[in-house]
Amino acid sequence: MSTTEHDLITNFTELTGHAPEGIWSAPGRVNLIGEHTDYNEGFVLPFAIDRRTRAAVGLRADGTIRVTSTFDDTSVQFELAALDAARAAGEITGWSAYPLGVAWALGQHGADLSRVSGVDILIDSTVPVGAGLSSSAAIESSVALALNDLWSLGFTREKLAKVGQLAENEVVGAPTGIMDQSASLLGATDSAVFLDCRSLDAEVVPLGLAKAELSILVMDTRVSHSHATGGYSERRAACEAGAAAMGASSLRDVNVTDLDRAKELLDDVSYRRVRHVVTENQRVLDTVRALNDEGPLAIGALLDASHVSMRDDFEISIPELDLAVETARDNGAIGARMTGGGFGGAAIALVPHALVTTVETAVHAAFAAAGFTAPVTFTVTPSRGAERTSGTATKK
Ligand code: GAF
Repeated sequence: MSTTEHDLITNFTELTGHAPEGIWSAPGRVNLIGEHTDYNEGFVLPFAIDRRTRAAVGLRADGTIRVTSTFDDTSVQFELAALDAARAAGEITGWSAYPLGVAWALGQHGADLSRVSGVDILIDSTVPVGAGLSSSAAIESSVALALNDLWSLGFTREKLAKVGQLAENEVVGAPTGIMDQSASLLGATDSAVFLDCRSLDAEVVPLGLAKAELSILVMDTRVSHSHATGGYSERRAACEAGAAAMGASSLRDVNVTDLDRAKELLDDVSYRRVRHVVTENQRVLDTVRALNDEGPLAIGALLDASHVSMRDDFEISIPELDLAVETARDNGAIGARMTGGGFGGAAIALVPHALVTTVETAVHAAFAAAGFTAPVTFTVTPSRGAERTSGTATKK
């Protein structure tokens, strides 16, 4: 459930007896293209969306961190100085692992958790959970920005993205890459973030959707997924094994021109995993070039090819995602693909404004006819990254 900023401040004040120092807000993300390339040191092109997590944060007189959310009645608290031991003992679980993990990870990056002030954190979110829109990165980025400000750490946004990733890898237990936190922290209005996941160089790429009268439609299959279990880590391991077999430190160093050699060296499944990553990196580069030279109407075929690659080579799609993509294409979308880690979650379609309702209606009808759970469809707008929305100005 989402609340207004005023309600969030009121809730926080009722909970703690004092007003928060401020509210920090961070978006979820849609990945336009570049899937499972981030942990292979490749290229990604996500954008921040207009669904956000807000964290109301206040300082405490002691050294305790207490986290509460509007979607869960319970509060969880630890001594900041004891977070490392709690993590090692596996005591940090559930959704609180995201904000508590961020505090722990700030400590790993140099914050002295035995000296900083304790904090109360109340979290509210409009990013759907389990839909592949990175509700997790939205929590991590809002809390990271808040603690960076309140503890006067002076960390850059790039460093805060690494903090969020470390929290997710080591406290939540999901072996994810750097893409989602980067999108949430570096996103800009009407733009995508072109990130080189090896150098971490980021460039804001204007999308020009409004001028081209295009919308991005999210089709949430409502098949929930988790990156802490199963398929995601298997795919990551397959990529690492494929790179090693090719004599490369990562698949970033394998090019499209190396694929014939890959076919000779690898078994069929490993070859297809490698081919997805190698061709997806190229598709990201081609998409950036097409956006810059021709605009968003030119990227449809790249989105479609990306979906086919994830469906057939990387095998991370599911029938619901395939149906959403095919139905959107059949009803006027310029291009469509699943987005995020896969095995559930959402697909996106690039749709002329005038056809959004037609595509939505067709997708709902197709899901009903197939006997699938009704999807949730909505458009998203590429939006600004994390920011302080209440309290004094954000320190840079
Ligand atoms: C998830 C992960 F969190 C990202 O790091 C990325 O690997 C993505 O899946 C797949 O592209 O969102």
